[in-house]
Amino acid sequence: MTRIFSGIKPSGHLTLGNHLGAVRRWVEVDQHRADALFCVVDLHALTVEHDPARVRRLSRQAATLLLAAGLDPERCTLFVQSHVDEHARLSYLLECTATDGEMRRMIQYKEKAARERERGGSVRLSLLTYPVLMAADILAYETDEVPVGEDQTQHVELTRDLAVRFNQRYGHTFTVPRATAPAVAARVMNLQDPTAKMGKSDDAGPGIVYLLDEADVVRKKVMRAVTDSGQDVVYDPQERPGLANLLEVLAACRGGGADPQVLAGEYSSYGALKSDVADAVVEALRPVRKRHAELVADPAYVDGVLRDGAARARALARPVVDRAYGAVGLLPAV
Ligand code: AQP
Repeated sequence: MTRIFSGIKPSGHLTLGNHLGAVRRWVEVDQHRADALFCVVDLHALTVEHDPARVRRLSRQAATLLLAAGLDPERCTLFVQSHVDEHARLSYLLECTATDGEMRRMIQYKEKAARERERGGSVRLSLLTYPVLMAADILAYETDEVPVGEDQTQHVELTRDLAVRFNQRYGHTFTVPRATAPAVAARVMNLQDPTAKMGKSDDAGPGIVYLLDEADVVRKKVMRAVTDSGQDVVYDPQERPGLANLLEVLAACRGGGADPQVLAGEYSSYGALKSDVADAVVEALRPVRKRHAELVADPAYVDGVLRDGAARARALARPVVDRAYGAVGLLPAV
């Protein structure tokens, strides 16, 4: 059976972008068609300035929201990265496989390091080595497929390179994974700046819809979304990115292959479109918010899911990582 690994970083509250771009597919497709592992990658949240209590809270919230969105522990494995030591163990071996040049070429590193420096902060070494830890996340589970957004494809390419290099040098150890992109990739843009991704680690603001936003907050954010000065509703991502984003969100919320181009033809004013987008988003998030509230009231259930998930993940990863330790020449513990 195909093995899938996907992660979500507790660097902020989950957004509509996470939901439409990733989580919904995990729930509706991936957990049914494959042996899927979903991981709250908390170690990755430490690569930039962070508040320990907030990371802890967000990790719990992310796991709870993934369950609320419909991940079913009977069908998939949900766990927290730091609960499984094999990620960090394997990461070191892969640091011994990668080169510093490879790391410095990563586009995301360049962008994030520049951002940290602009803020007057220093750049943590872990920001540079982040893609190696991500490679360890993936390779520890003999993963076949990694569903990712386009911003992560370079990191999956690096993972493949490291797996191939390791296998050539030390004998076959790792499955070489491939990145997969959803057929209709929903890339949700910031409602106030439609040229930027709606990212959860961005400063909170009216351009980001969070999964736990109240209905009236969602409505306000959507109604205030930046569009442009045109009058007609057309789908043109290049010239009218704000409008295109709203049409894409509407299509993604409606599901069933709804086409933003066709939807554009149904509207003659921005106001009517925004109102329908707001309703569609509120409806899409309603069941998630409701289930989240139920799960928060049942912390023992969430604990149990994470405990069982980590136990299964450990059982899968340990033999792979032990094999890698042996392959590079480390003396087995007695
Ligand atoms: N706006 C988005 N539209 C579509 N998909 C998105 N994803 C994130 N934002 C959007 C997808 O959600 C999955 C988990 O994302 P992540 O935790 O790796 O990254 P993030 O939510 O993008 O977090 P940050 O901290 O805001 O991002 P960076 O690290 O870029 O600063 C992924 O499958 C992602 O594609």
